[in-house]
Amino acid sequence: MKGKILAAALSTSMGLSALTASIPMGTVAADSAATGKVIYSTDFEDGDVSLFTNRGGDDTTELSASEDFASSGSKSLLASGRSESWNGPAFRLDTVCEPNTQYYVSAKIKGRYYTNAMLSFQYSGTDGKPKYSNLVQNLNGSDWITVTNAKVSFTEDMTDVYVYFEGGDGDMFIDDFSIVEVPAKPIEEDIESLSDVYAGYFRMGTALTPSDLSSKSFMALAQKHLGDSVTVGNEMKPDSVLDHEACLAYFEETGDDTTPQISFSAATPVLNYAKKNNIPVRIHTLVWHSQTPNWFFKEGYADDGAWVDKDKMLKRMENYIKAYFETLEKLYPEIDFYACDVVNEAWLEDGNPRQPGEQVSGSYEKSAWVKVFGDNSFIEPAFTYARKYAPEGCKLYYNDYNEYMDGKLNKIIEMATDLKEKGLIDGIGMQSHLDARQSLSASFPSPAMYKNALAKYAATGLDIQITELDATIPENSGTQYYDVQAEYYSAIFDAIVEYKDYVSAVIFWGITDDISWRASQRPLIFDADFKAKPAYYSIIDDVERLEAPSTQPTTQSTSDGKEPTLLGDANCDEKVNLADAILIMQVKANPSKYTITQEGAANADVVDNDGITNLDALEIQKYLLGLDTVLG
Ligand code: 9MR
Repeated sequence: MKGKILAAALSTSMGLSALTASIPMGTVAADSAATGKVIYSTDFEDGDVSLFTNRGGDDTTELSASEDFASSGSKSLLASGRSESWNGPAFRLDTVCEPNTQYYVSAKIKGRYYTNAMLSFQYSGTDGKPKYSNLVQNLNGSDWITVTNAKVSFTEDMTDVYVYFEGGDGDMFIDDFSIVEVPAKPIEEDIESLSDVYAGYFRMGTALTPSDLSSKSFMALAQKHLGDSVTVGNEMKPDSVLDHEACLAYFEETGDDTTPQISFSAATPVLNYAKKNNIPVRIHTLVWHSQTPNWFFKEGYADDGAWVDKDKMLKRMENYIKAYFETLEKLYPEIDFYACDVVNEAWLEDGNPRQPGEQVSGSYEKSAWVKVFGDNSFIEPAFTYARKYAPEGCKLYYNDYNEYMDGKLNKIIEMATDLKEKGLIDGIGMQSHLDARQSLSASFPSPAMYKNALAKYAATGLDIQITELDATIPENSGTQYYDVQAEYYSAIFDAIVEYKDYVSAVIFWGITDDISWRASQRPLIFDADFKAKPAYYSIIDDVERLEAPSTQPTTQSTSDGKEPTLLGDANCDEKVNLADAILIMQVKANPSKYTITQEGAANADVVDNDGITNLDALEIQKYLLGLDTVLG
């Protein structure tokens, strides 16, 4: 590497507008070669170290060009006189690099005798506080150690952005340092937009985290296909929003430990993106056992404090929810927060509440809410407060996974029906973390099981949103099961489209397979190269099929004066069961595809004697749950 290249980016980006803050975004790249535009590169042969500063700000560390060691040529950068392990050479990124762009950082590092160094990342957030994370750890040894293509990026919401070397306390040498822009891969422009295809049915959206914003192709894909709704993947959860330091300070100042202090600084990049592009936001999530700090449930917000009692927790809950909505409204009056997961994952598969207890590393099943309340009686107040403080137009949801399994499903319906009667809930979030597996017959849930859940939730009369959709194939199986996955997605979308009158949004939990919580099982509809997988084409095909002229006979949805033979028995099989409720909803949802006989229509008109309506299906559903109905 000879000489120094400072790309045009330097002069253009010097004039960047103020950058603000969020969570650390740097990650280590798996890529083997940097072939993109070189932003900055030096081997220190010209003796210039002026773009490096001493991180940690002690007055003893000195940076200079040294001839003591060199990985190439005869010189390297020396940091000597370091007084703390976190002092070391730092390179400022936001004066030479663009926000929302990925870069590779490469370098050689050596200690005078031995080093145990790290490459780290630092920035100031919107709250003005510095935040840092390690990009590459364990750079240990006595010879030159190479860092190749560590990926780093930042957003417009971050200021004073640096990469820096730290670790140990001896002299540190750096050589062959470079910053190279990660080459962008184009997206397929000529395929149909998913949100266009499903326009008029339901919104199509995705979850995004701040680091997603750094890949231009990823964002182009999000905007083209899933641009009707954004869920912030992690940064609007309690552990991101609750500000421990500010809570403690407020408590010390006022003696009040029932008014939690909050910050949306971690979510800022994604919320600013939604604001800029006018994309409605799903709030995820207010009350959850997971990703919620234990101190939130303890006296004085102390990690080792005693558990608070129910009354104090109710006050904390109310004030938290109040502050949450009021702060969002104040910071983002332009954003349409159209939906909110008020309570997440409170029921187990057998329909029981979670076990009471803390979140401990490696086991996130227990619930501190249950520990404080003794049971799931925290759910209703959560909805009561959310209803009280949520902006008009923000619909309130209960959200869960394995939502198609009987015990949980029935419990959710029972809870939601009760909350609905009290006017506290608007909808049910079906997370839909599904497993296509290696064949349609092995898939879980089966499409029929999933459709059964949709039918049952629809029968509550509440809105349904598919909130976190993905469908896995066997781990590390490459493209082998892409067709199975396509077949599965197709069947799942058939079911969703069938209930389109009850479903207002379909949100994927990510866009490309490599950026997923289940990346090794490739659960999404675009691959790591931004190419549409067979699953994408299968769900586009669904719509064409459904819009094709129907060959089915036209619906007979009136009884034409016929008397009921068995009230509720819509399919005339002499039983009143779920199939009857489903048939009613099918006839209402898609009359060109589903038919009912005159006798069935008479039986199906369970309430109000006004022809078949969804209230009839709801009444049957309630009857099956053992509630008080006209059916007994
Ligand atoms: O996608 C989220 C992942 O980055 C986090 O590590 C994980 C930790 O709980 O949460 C993931 O999102 C979850 C969502 O909030 C609730 N449903 C299950 C999702 C996948 O775990």
